[in-house]
Amino acid sequence: MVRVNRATHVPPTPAPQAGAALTEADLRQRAAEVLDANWERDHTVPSRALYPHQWSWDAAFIAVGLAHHAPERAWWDLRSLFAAQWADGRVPHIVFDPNVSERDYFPGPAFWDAPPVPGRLAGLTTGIVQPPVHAVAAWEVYRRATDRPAARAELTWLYPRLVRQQEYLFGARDVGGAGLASIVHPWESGLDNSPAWDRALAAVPADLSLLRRHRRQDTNVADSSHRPTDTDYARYIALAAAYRDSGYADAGLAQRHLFLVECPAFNAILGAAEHALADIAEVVGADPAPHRDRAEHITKALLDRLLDPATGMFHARDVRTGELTPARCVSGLLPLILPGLPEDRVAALLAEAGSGRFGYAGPPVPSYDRTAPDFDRLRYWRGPVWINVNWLLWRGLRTHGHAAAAGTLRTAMLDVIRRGGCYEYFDPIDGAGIGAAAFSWTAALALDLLAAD
Ligand code: 2M8
Repeated sequence: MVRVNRATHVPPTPAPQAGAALTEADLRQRAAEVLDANWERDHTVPSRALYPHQWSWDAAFIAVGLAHHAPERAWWDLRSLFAAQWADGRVPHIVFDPNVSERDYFPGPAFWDAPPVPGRLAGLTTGIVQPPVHAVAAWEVYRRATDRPAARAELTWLYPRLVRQQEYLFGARDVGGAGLASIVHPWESGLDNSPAWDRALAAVPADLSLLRRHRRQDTNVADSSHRPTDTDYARYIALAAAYRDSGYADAGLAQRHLFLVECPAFNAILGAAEHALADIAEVVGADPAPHRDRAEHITKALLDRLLDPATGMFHARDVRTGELTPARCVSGLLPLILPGLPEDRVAALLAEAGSGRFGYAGPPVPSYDRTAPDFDRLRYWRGPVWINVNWLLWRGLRTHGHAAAAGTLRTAMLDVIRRGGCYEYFDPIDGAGIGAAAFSWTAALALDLLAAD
């Protein structure tokens, strides 16, 4: 069992003062301390105060950083998440810690009332998913491993589970029938209150009385002007309850569920996972070819279904109405991570990423078009800069050989973290840190960026 020895734990490196920036060495130390402090028995929490359980895509980003600091914990994080995988292949978006009180996070296990996962305590997960970044993360951890046989054993355990995760998403979740996965809740995107969902979400009644029956916990811990509005939250609760009350069944979603969206970021990650699985297959003695084929199909489906030639970027599709959202969001740039994207498409995304709408030479790429009338520099995924999506973009730029742009984006990310600390997200105008102050994926990805050439 890996434990953080709290008795001998060094006092944390102070967050930088206004105007001063941490040196790279201090940031490396600070980031490692954040990951140590957020380690809990067999997983890392995103943040002690706001998110006291294990989150799915957080675990993947965290593993990428732990590979540089405590590789055994990187595997542990992935293993404990996949130990909670459902029989149908879905990997839950939260694995609840039974030692945390129901009062400390809403919606907790009692609300989700999920069926028991074999071999685990009943009801300790949610029933929705998050973007499948885990194969990419597992490959990164393996690539960096010094103990190759041990890392190969970890990959061998993970591989069939990663495959089942993919099969669930492009099987049961292909509600649109065109080879892309649909999300059934904004939380599944990880980009919770992105303007990309506004139109589709308008079809969900906002029953504010739900907020009297269920008390939000996030606004007790975080500034409510930074968090999703009560109207959005009421819709989130209604959607989660509807899916729960159907027994988390996916058959018939098209006929009954009020929110079904094909997200470009989610599906680009689904495609990138197939590329990573092809690499993993070669190590564990499986056939890489079906993974490469599937990656190609997903790339083609993204181009056919979610590309708007008028904007040059990708947009979320409301599967119920067939409409593409007009909102330009960072999720629409993320198909850049797909190696099979044609060069003219890459060039268009690069132009958009560098335009006044996004831009990455000052603070990194914001979550939403800076010029949009409803751009909000503070409210969660409606403007602020998030390091995880910028890290994915950085990888995309490198994949397509845009080394100079990738270098500029890396510097921009490290600058805001060195000046602000390992915050959850950052102000897209002045780069100030916002949200949780000791946030795991920012710390983890800072370690990865620092290690890059
Ligand atoms: C945020 O989402 C959770 C719900 O899943 C919340 O707001 O309570 C998002 O930023 C999501 O992407 C992230 O995985 C999670 C934990 O960091 O927090």
